[in-house]
Amino acid sequence: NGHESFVLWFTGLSGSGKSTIANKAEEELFYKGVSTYALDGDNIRSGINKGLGFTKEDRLENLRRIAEVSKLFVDAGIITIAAFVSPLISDRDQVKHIVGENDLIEIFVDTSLEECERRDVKGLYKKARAGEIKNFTGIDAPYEAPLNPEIHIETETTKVDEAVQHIIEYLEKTHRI
Ligand code: GGZ
Repeated sequence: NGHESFVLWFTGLSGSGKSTIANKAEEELFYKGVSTYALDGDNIRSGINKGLGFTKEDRLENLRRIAEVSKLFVDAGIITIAAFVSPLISDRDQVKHIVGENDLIEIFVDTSLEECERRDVKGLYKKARAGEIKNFTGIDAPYEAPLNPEIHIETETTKVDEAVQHIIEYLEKTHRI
């Protein structure tokens, strides 16, 4: 459609709602006739990144490869949607460096640890608290919130559909789509 492609990069805690918002945003873009591809833990950690865990080093390598794959999709003209915890500012800086700062829109899905732990959809926080999962983000591994995200979604005061509308309007307003 004549527009440059780019990556929508969602960062936030496990259970923050990244995938839910990312999936809905992808659906909206589909209805607008935009070609997209979504990368997430399900298609990445079980395939290209099988064998990588959650140490600081493994996360950095996980995110490096995801950034390289995202870049290939962007080169192919596809709007790429990536939803990963990506906990460290330095991790996300590496991603921006690989993809190219201008081709990446950072979206902070801001849900407090308390709320993520209260929801505990997959029961992972409970396991992390019990010491059954090590290096769990927010429990015994850090999460560094973006200082200046391009889009900031506070999920405790924003409905999913409103968040998605906000993203779509931002993309239209900035002539990305
Ligand atoms: C964080 C973990 C961990 C640990 C397993 N820390 O809610 P989920 O289940 O579906 O999302 C989390 C996902 C995080 O993988 P990412 O590739 O996004 O992480 S990173 O960007 O930091 O590389 C969670 C699950 O994997 N999970 N163990 N220790 N999340």
